[in-house]
Amino acid sequence: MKRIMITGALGQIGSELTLKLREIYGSDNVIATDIRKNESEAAQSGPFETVDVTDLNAMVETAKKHNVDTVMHLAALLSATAEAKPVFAWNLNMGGLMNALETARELNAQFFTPSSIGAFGPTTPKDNTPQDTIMRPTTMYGVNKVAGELLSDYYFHKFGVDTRGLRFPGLISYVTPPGGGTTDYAVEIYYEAIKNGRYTSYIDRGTYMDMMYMPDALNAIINLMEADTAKLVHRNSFNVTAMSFDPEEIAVEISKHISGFEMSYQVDPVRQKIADSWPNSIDPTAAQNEWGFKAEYDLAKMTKDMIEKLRQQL
Ligand code: VAH
Repeated sequence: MKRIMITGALGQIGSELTLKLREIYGSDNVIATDIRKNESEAAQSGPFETVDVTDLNAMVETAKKHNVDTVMHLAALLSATAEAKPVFAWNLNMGGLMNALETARELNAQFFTPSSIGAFGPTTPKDNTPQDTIMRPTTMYGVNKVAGELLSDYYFHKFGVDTRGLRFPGLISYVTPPGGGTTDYAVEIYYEAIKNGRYTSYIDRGTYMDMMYMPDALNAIINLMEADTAKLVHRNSFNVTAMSFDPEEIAVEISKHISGFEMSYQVDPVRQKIADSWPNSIDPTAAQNEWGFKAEYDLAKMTKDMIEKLRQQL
């Protein structure tokens, strides 16, 4: 039976991944950790430990205490926050990752950490971006993600740690809103549409980015981690995506459910610059071929579900 430690368990991915893994592997086998506890279901529904990922000893001791065989490292700053505090972002994102990899090495544990479409840069082919291509990101977040992919591959080749990763697109969810990302407009728009019937986008019309609904992201993590290691040609990290849209297209889809919805624009130059450096769409063929990646939600299906769930919640 898997015994999984998750860092950043109370963040956008972690708060839902923790619950999903507890359903599958049993609550007591999923140890949620984060820098501080809160009242969320992820923190309350099973083992929780307060862990600062920049403290190697704390991470190793917690992993040993719970006898984990899998480390899922999610604690990190997202793109916009990292761009505002680049030195802090390097220390947290890279220091935390190194500590998580060292913990996995010491416990001979399987390892997962997310990369991102943010690992690509302005010289990367923008449409149907290949799995193996030029990666010269111009953001601190992107530098962290490319370095993180290389470091995770190094731990596989040098120490035999079973490291695996996914280059996630923008993730959309109704449980825990993301903090400090560039793609967050695609989450905020749903909340604002329901609460106020309008949204002012900080990303300009015509800016296409890959996106994915959280249920598909969670299934991708679980399916990758369960995949037969002999079939993996790549490891860190696989392109995965479900859809690519611009703010106009998501606004049109929302208008089908909320009549009179009004979209306006007040572009944030910092986040627009980040978004412009990323691909318009990436190619998930390697993930499909090597471990059967498949997304269930497109923009229409996601929008219907998001609005239904948020109407109940708000
Ligand atoms: C961000 N949501 O915007 C994250 C993600 C692809 C974007 O990495 O920073």
